[in-house]
Amino acid sequence: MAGFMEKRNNNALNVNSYPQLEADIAITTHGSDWYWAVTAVMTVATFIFIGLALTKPRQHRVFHYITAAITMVASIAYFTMGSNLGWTAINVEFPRNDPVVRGSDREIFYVRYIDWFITTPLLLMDLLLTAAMPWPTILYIILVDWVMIVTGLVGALVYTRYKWGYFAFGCAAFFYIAFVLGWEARKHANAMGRDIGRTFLYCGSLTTFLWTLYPIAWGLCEGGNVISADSEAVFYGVLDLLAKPVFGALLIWGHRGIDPSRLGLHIHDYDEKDVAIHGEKNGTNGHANGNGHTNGHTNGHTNGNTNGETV
Ligand code: RET
Repeated sequence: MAGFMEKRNNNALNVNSYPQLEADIAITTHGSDWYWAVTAVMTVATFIFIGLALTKPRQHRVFHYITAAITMVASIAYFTMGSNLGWTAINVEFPRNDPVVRGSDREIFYVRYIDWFITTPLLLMDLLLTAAMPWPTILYIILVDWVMIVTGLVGALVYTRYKWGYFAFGCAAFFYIAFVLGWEARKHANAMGRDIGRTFLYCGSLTTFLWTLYPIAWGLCEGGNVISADSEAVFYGVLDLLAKPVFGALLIWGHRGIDPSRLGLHIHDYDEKDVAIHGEKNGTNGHANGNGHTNGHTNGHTNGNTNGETV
């Protein structure tokens, strides 16, 4: 039995080890197992969000797709970390005596930041499109978000006290994002209607609260080397589970009664203005051109059009 169990054990740490790259402060099999568990949740969430999207007409899928992309990217990042990949060894600024953080090098998972670089702008799009913010504001917030993530990555890779300079830039960027979410976007969402205001309030508050905890985790892990690599896995993992699948479910649920056209999102379906598709269809029907024209003038919010005409 024991032999059988051993064969089934998680062997990622042995398979993906590099003699040239060793970190004294690194995840154990427990950390790897936890990363695998998060991978599984992110994968299941992705399929659920895509499945839910398919139950809606195309004009109503935008938030499902954005949210599914977020958990899809996260599942690959967690697959990487569970496999003991996507990290590099960095000298710690603060050597410690506590056995779980003792040593000169710590594993820094740079893949986390690649994930965040892709997913945090998508999370912000989910929120700011809900608040119907003007697109230049959305663009600018995303650029500031990138400043936050990239300074966090560079700070994590720097081994002198200069890392805190990068951390300070990242925090400044975060304060600006929190201000826009908590003030401008909240007011804007409220002006769009009660249900929109409420959905934004729930999802925006959850985000602002959770995002505040990320720099704290960074300070305890990449920055201060206070908690072990396994505890780091749990800390960031719990935050990511709440910030992605739980946030996503709440957002999609909040949007169940909100037509995207109310948010200024005028989305066309295939059967509306696409001349190529109409041309083909009408061609086979001989004189059925009138039909194509009437569809061409609707706004894409008429659900009746969506069935049976897809290609
Ligand atoms: C860093 C360090 C620099 C200062 C700040 C940070 C904030 C990171 C945040 C990350 C959010 C990630 C999410 C991921 C998954 O969905 C980069 C740690 C402020 C807020 C939400």
